[in-house]
Amino acid sequence: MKRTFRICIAIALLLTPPALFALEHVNTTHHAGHRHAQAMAWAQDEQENEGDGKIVLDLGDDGKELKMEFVKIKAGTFTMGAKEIRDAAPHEVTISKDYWIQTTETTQAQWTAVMGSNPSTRRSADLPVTGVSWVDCREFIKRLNDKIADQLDGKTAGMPTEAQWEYACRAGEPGRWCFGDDQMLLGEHSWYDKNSGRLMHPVGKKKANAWGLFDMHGNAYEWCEDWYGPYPSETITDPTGPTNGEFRCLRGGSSNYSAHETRSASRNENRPSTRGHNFGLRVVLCQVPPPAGE
Ligand SMILES: [Ca+2]
Repeated sequence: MKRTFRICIAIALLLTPPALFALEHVNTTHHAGHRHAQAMAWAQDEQENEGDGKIVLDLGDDGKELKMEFVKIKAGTFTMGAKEIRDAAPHEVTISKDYWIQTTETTQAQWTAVMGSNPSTRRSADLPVTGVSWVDCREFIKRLNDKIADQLDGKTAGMPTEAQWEYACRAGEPGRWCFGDDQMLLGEHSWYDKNSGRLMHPVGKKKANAWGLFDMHGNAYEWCEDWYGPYPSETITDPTGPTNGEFRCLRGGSSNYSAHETRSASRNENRPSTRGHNFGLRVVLCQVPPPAGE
């Protein structure tokens, strides 16, 4: 059967008029040209996004480059919170101004370049910095602003508000995680208790969310600017949390926390002076000063 089929193909090829080959060649060329045009358009889009969307700061000293990358997050409205999460009643939040958020957790190399020391227990340049309190992060932010003043172009570095953090984490996705509700996919995006060995992992190794952000779910817990408190139920613009409190917010869960804690809406809190072994941060850049909040 197979042999007969091969013979038929051979005869068909022998009898095929050259014109048909020519037509085939034109079609192939056309398709290749189309693919090339698509690739060019994609490259141009990427370039435009690169120019418009990204900021790359250099924290290096003595001629050594140490990049810190940010993507632009455009203003918009989303539903913040989730009904199953403690103190996180869903409510509509408008982010009225564009901002930029670090694509990864702040690394030990970046922290050390600014602070001159590394508080993390397990040390490696590309691991997220951990073992830092909210107060430590405030000091880091202050020194970071000084160190890179000539690169900021009118922007100010800060910790994200919870609203800025969650808006960026969701990247337009209303479900439990940035990829939707299927927990089976969590391991592709996140280091959490089931796949991390309960250790921190180098930043940026899992899949990014739709806006190009890594490790929003899991790996290092991320300090946010706000005092902790239940959300308001009404619609709100640019929320900055309660005006005072006892605890500051942490978001995104961690490599030694459960899947539930890594959800986009999940919240945690701790005293501003607590240096949790899994507590880190991620930096935002805003065109206006971040909230004072202390
Ligand atoms: Ca994280």
